[in-house]
Amino acid sequence: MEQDLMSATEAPVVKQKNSPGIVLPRSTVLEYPSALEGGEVYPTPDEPLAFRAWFEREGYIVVRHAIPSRLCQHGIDAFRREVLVDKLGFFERHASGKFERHVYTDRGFMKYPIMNLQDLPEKKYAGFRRAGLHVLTHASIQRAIRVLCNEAGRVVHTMYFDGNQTTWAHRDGHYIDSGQAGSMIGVWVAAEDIHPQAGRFFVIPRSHRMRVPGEEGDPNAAEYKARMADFVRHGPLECVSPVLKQGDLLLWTSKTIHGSLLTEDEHYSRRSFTAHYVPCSHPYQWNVKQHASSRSMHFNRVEVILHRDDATWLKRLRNHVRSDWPELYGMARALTQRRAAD
Ligand SMILES: O=C(O)CCC(=O)C(=O)O
Repeated sequence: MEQDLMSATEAPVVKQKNSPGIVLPRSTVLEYPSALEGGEVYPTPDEPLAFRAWFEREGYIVVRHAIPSRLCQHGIDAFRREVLVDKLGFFERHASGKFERHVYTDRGFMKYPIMNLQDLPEKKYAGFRRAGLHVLTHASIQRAIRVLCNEAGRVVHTMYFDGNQTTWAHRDGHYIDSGQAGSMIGVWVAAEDIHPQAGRFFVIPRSHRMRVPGEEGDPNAAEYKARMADFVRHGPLECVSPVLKQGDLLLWTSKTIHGSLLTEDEHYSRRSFTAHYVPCSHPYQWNVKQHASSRSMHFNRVEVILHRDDATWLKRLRNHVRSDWPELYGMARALTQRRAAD
């Protein structure tokens, strides 16, 4: 299926009665690469050579029905029960890299995804943290990673999406990667059936082998985002946005450009768990931060890196206040920010 578009404008616009002005990353967004004329035929991890060859050639792959639906549902239910309703709590955000309270969409979804479920306060969000890590370390994911890396992987980063932040086009490797650049693998698990108008995940197949002019700059800068968007919009490659159902899994390399489409209908959430895996024998590295955390835990026999900064008693106190006294933390932070602005 292709999205229906008006063509002549600089940035393509979806023809949609209820959502005028929706800008797509490219005039044509496909459900699967056009090379697959007969429709979708992704090799499965049961055919390891074909699975790996596809992934290495295209830079991504989809595994249908990888995670049991009940596990995904369990994660969503726990999120709604423990996290979504917590209006005072501070959560680390993907877009800003800072701890912030929820921003809700008009339909009451959490707009900005939360990062690193493994670092969430263990007691306060126990059900969600466990359910999320169960999904992200599920045996199907471990198997797919083993087939692709020839060894087990460890989790260096995780996220949970409820609504759509409209993720800018990027390569993960500009932010975090294996010590052997390009060897980190992203995994995206559809926690529910993702509606085509919910702002689906998109990927640019074969982009892991191409340079984008000027991409070397700061990946958090507006210029980087503009260049990446321009490459997606006008570059030589297709934009693919597979329709994912609850429990489907999409994997991509850390050099593959990806992001999310704009939401066309705000009624729909796009709940998903994501993680980034690095082969166990590789070091991992931040490319936007000074220090990589060396602390980790094991979950489901998978090593999961912990990023919560507990290094000094002052930081431990700050973390404790943020988690258990969020109102006080919020006031203290507002005061500090006001002082800094004076
Ligand atoms: O789903 C999205 O909006 C983007 C996810 C993503 O960029 C990632 O997990 O690396």
